[in-house]
Amino acid sequence: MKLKILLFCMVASLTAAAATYTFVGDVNNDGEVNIADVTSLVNIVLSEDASSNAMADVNEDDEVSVADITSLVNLVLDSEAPRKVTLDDSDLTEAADVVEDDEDAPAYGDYIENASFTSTVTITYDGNSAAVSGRPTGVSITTSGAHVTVISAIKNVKYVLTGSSSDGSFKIYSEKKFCLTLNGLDLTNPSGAAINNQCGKTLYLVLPEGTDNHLADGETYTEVELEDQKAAFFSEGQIIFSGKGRLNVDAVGKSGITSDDYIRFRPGTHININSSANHGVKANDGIFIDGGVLNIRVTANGAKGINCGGVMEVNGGRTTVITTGAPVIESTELGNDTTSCAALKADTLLTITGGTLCLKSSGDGGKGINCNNNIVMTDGNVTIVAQGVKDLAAPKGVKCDGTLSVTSGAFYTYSSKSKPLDVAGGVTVSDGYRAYTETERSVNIEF
Ligand SMILES: [Ca+2]
Ligand SMILES: [Ca+2]
Ligand SMILES: [Ca+2]
Repeated sequence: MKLKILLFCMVASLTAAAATYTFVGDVNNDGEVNIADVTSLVNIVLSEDASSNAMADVNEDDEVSVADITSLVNLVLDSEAPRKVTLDDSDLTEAADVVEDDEDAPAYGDYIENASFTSTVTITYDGNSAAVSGRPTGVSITTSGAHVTVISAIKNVKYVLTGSSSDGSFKIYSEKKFCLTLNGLDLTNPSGAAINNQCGKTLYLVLPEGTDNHLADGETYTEVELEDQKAAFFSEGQIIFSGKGRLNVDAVGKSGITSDDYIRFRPGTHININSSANHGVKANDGIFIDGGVLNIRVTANGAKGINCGGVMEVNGGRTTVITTGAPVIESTELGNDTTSCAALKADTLLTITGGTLCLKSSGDGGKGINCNNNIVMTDGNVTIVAQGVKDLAAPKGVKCDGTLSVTSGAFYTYSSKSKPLDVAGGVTVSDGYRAYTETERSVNIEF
């Protein structure tokens, strides 16, 4: 295969960007950001009618004011405007999920269709209490108010959680894999994780179509010695999300969703995570986004939207991540150690084979992607915006210690104050691209 090797000199070309994208500051919606937009914005601010134009909030502080005019003037004067990245809660039409039916395939066990559940335990939360129905032999269930603890030694159990409590939780110790169905659950634990799975086997988390579910933690966790409890939804074992229902997670004490194993998101799922204390989604051994809608907003300093300690794959769906935090600086004996935010942090290989991935970091030094290994993109649509200032750290679009290869799809990366692409091992783009633009601020590749 002939490869084009990108040289990191500044090569500006006049290839037009695809018209399907909107740019920050394009108030008059003509595909360009220039003085005409300033005029439009001044008129909007003067008329005090901002409701008609979603683009008027240039600085994205949720109000339209003179400050937006200042931001827009700066954008027009001193830099190229980035593409606009916003969380997108709309439904996504996607191809039906293909169930792995080869028993020898590594992912076979991730498909709930290949498992069976012969006992059902239903837990109905209601304020300060929780009612339990179905108590199979081998499963012990205790409640303290609406805090429920399950100890199970048996196979093939499905737990269905429903109802609501603002002072409740579900904690499970299980020797076997199990199914956890959230059937319209609204559960907040003010002193820890709302769901705390201490089982190292597979957790099939099912969101039935038509259900809305909400999980939240509290600012301070009551810790248990020798037990991890790292998120509003924490699991020692792998979590496999399926079902077409919705899950909203609000984390104010720790991360949103964490597994000490891996996490798989299957097509059809719809998950929104807000985290103000730590990461959005974190897994030690891998994250696989096969499909579904995933929106992550992280406001904590130094935190990551998606933080993956193992192999990271994006195979489908629509994932949008926004981080807004500043760097965290710790002084060590060797000097200051700076930890910046990143929309996506991958400790090993990052593979993108499909789907839409939109990543934005707006805080000082915030990265779009921070990858310690290689990035391999074979398809999909990637938009990366690092929009922060460069005071304490450099806000790079992509910071990659390995190589980046793009063989198909569409890839755009932007940095307002630093490098859009900082790839230590070099960038290769296959022949056959139909657009390639590189400026001081952005790199855009389209096949
Ligand atoms: Ca315009
Ligand atoms: Ca504003
Ligand atoms: Ca652990």
